[in-house]
Amino acid sequence: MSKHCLGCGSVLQNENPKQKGYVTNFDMTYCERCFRLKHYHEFPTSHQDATTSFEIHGVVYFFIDFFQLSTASIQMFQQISQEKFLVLTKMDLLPKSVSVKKLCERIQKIYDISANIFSVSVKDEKSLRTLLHHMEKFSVCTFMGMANAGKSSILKKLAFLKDGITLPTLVSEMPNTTLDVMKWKLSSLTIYDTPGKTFSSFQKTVSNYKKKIRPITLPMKPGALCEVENLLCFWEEASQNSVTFYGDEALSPRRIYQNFPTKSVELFIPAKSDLVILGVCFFYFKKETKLHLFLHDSVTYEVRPCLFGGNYD
Ligand SMILES: Nc1nc2c(ncn2[C@@H]2O[C@H](COP(=O)(O)OP(=O)(O)O)[C@@H](O)[C@H]2O)c(=O)[nH]1
Ligand SMILES: [Mg+2]
Repeated sequence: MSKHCLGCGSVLQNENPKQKGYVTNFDMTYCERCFRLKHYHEFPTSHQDATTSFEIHGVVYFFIDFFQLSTASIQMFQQISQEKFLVLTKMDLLPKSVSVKKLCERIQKIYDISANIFSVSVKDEKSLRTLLHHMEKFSVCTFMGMANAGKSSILKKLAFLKDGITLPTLVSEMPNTTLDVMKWKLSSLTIYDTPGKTFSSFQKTVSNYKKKIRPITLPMKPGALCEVENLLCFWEEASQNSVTFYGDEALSPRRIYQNFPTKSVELFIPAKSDLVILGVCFFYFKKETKLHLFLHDSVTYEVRPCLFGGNYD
């Protein structure tokens, strides 16, 4: 029977160092990539593809953090035919002014979701106990969702809360730490942890949110571009509205004065809407705005009713 890496779930092999699961010796419990990640916090230089199709066991808990919320990620959730629940993660990062209850109601409305939504944070034991209590009604479940949403971190916490054990599975800020399905047996509960899906824009900027999100409001000026390096820039047709940025501090947008890029798309943003850069950040527009948007390669966006600007009115 093949042996799997305890960090990422790949089948161990000793033939190709560039392929996932490589070990020099089959006594190893972690493949070379996971061993380096675990002990030296060393990120692999070459990308390894995660398994994308796998069997679903029992009910599904689908994990998304609020920067990954988009029509695209919700569609992935909606397409699951098994009984399913949505889990919103990293709630500790929400700005203080945002009410979690209202946010969940808002998400249900914007994305037309009828399934139960759980909101959790690895830092909030109460939220994890609520989730665990719900899971205990089923004997088997599969954790699915977006890469980096915190599936493996939450699984580790749940195993500790339930059985007092520390699972060896790895978590990291790198997307696709988990490369294959991993089966974990806790008392009276079997959980399948799976590799997550990613947006291409997310892979360009692996940001590791540790602190609460602090909204940054940027007044626009005539002739100025609002730029997030490596991702996008935009400018307003009338240049009088301000925009509010929600995202990692490291990505903070800048106002710059330079020639407008020629290859831009024209966008009409209705009042109280978000311009979402999938998987990375979003901009809140209070007033309706005509915008010119320039995106770097493989960055994708969508416009939606605002998630938490505007006090939900
Ligand atoms: N702030 C915060 N970070 C989290 C939380 N859960 C996970 N993370 C971080 O998110 C990153 C991805 O976690 P991981 O469990 O590997 O995600 P997975 O790809 O869904 O399995 C890691 O850097 C974790 O430390 C959370 O509740 N709050
Ligand atoms: Mg994982």
